[in-house]
Amino acid sequence: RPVVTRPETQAIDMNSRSNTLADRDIVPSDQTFGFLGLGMMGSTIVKDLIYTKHKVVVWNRTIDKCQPFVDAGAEVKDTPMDVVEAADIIFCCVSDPKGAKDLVFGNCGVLQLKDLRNKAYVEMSTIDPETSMDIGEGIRQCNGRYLEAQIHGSRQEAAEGMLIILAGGDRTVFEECHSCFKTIAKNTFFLGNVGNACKVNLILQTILGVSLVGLAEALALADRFSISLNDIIDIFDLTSMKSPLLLAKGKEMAKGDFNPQQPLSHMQRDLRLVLNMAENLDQSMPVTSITNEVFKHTKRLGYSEHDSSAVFVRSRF
Ligand code: NA7
Repeated sequence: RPVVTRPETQAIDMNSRSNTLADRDIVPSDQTFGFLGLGMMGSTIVKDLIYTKHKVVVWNRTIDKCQPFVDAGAEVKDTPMDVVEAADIIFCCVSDPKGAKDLVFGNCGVLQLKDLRNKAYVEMSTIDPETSMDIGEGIRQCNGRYLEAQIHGSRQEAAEGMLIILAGGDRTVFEECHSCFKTIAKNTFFLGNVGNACKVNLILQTILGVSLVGLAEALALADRFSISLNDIIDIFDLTSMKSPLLLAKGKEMAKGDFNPQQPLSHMQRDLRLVLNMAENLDQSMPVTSITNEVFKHTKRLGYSEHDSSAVFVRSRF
């Protein structure tokens, strides 16, 4: 069993920004945007929103992470409820469905405000359709508007402003978020009712998870034959199977460099959500089930915080 060290947490570089931003000609909305959750994704998004001159009010559970944003001009609040009070449109971007629900229904959460007239809530955390519907219902019962805006892409793609936004729910909110989405994403899709965007996002994650496990197993077999992984990747690059993502992940596997672009724990969370979703429909997903087991085992080996490509380590056993 290998000795596993935590991947280094990279501090957010407030001065870096994507080259694409300058070309996008962004006219910032005059609304005030709240932002709950300054993890790697949230930080990257907020940094660019501040750069494109959006008015931003932030909150994060670990308060220290707010300081660079205060220095850059954002206002910081003590609770999610305070952010809602101070903003017109509030984005949430936390780890999982439980965290997303806590921020809405919990102590000092969004719904403590009771009257959300003239407020809109935008859920960016990766969640399942049922959680999104519960959150949307809670917001609407308090007269607020709700949009699920699932972000598809890695941390690197976020840093490059190249995310894809998959949205569902209130179309007016989608339109009012235009300048924010234009800042952070290369494409946005409005997919109709609440729940649809979550489904599409999780379906895309299924393709990703299954592909990564296939890649890891194939490279592990090459390794057993002492075939150079770099040779395999070079040949793969010439085939019609190649994709930018699989090439990048293959190179990471060959180097053993698992710097978290898409953390393994997030990948496994997504597969778990997919399987729950399929379970409710009696939809058989044998390959996804096994893929989930592979990621779960890799987590147990200590690679939760590494990139999803660390699934290669488990395949080599
Ligand atoms: P990170 O970097 O792991 O950050 C997770 C964030 O979620 C971070 O701000 C956490 O606060 C916050 N968090 C997690 N659980 C909670 C609860 N229960 N309450 C409040 N805040 C919480 O993830 P990423 O930024 O890469 O990804 C975020 C989402 O974007 C995720 O759903 C991806 O799929 C898409 P902390 O700083 O630990 O106090």
